[in-house]
Amino acid sequence: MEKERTFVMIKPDAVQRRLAGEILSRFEKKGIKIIAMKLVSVSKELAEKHYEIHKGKPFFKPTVKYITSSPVIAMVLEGNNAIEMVRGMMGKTDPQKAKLGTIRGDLGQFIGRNIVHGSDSKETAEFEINLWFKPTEITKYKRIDEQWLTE
Ligand code: IDP
Ligand code: MG
Repeated sequence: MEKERTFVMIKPDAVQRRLAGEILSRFEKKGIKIIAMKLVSVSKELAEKHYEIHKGKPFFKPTVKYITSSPVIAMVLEGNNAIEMVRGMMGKTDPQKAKLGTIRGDLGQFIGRNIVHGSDSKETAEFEINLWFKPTEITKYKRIDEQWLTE
């Protein structure tokens, strides 16, 4: 099992709906380590870079508008197999299709306001972490429960 880093964003609707604590709490309870976190008013430029692989698709412009509409909480999370683990905890892109028990399935209602983002691969995680954070913003510390989260 590989220790991985992933980029996660609590989207504007979740911050506005005061769901940030609930979402963070799920990651904390799972044992995932927060190694960087900030509240960001996202510029159009940053949003367009973040979603550049979707450029040209019908939902590209509305998604950029959504992400820049109000602050987001950006973070880097670390854990065993963190990329896939976080994607599983988030559920499918469309909250209507996401299973109950997942963040999107429990807290969201439709695809245009789907609460949360998580990197989908190692390459994407590296790109997104570098896009959102300077190396000096990523902390290095030992958490007291780490010995219980590996064999
Ligand atoms: P993901 O966030 O689960 O990785 P992607 O397909 O990469 O899903 O899409 C990126 C984001 O674009 C979604 O999280 C959502 O905010 C938005 N989006 C994707 N498809 C649609 C759509 O059909 N309608 C509206 N927004 C969409
Ligand atoms: Mg994606």
